[in-house]
Amino acid sequence: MDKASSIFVAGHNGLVGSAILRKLRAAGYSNLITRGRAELDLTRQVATDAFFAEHRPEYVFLAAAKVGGILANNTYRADFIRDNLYIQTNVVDAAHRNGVKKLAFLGSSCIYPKFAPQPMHEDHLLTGILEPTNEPYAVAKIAGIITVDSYRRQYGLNGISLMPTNLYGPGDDFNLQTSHVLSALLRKFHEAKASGAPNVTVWGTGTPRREFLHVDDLADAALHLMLHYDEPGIVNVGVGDDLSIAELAALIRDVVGYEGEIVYDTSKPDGTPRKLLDVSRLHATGWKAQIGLREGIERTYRWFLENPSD
Ligand code: GFB
Repeated sequence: MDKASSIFVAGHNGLVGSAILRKLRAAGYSNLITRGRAELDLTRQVATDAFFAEHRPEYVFLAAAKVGGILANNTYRADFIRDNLYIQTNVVDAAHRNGVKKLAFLGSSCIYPKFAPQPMHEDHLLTGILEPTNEPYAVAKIAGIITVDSYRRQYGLNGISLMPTNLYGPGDDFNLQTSHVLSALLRKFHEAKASGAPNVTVWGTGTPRREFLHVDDLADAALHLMLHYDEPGIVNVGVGDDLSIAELAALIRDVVGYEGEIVYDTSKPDGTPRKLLDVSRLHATGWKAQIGLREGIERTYRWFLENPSD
């Protein structure tokens, strides 16, 4: 891939796609192709194929997906499996039939079994039952991995599959019904501070452990792997370190400067008890995350303050 290569960033309005676009621009790639959902609906096979036939991108970052936090995943189960299966199947097939040189598929650490040994190594894929709250999404992403590998084996498509841990950063979803935990808590603590509320409600027990990667680090890793990684199977993209939701809540409370209490709503699900990635395969490629969690949260909080959503 060189600076003049044509590169399609699928999903460029989302958290991941927008970060990849920023990264590519900053690195001097000038021939970037994007389409909003209103212009190109990637769940439609005919439209997707026509787009690829017309524009013939050389490289594809497949960051288009239906995503959300634990509640959205558990509520819109049919939408999560359907949209993700459609999007990834259409894009991978169109990439193959229209001569794409390399495609990077973005998945998620929720593809691993609910009780996978920690940290979770790439070899733990398909070794146990999945976490029920996100099973439809996880099954779709696992199908995406197998799709990419199958096109590689049968047709020689140069596709790689990256499995990021929980992501956060500028461009995140701050809607409390659909967001992931980090952006939700930033918003909750911010609003509680502004209104003088005596406490903030955190879902679940506070004991699940999660690993968080700033999306600018993920974008940096995605470019690095596009340039330097060519293996079948999957590669984890994380920091190799985690903390409990209670510890995360305390950290966000501190960053926001809120002085009230934290209460736990245990009627809400905890989800997977722990999701820590083994990042030895990633580190062996010569890449390591750079943005520390506190610094990343501070940067995200500043972005949230400058970009009020609703
Ligand atoms: O980030 P999150 O929604 O997704 O929740 P998962 C992580 C943990 O934070 C869960 C707790 O134990 C939640 O119960 N939590 C506490 C909260 N307060 C809140 C809150 O206000 N909002 C949210 N959203 N959570 C998702 C999967 O799982 O992770 C997806 O559903 C995807 O498939 C994504 O893989 C990365 O980490 O549990």
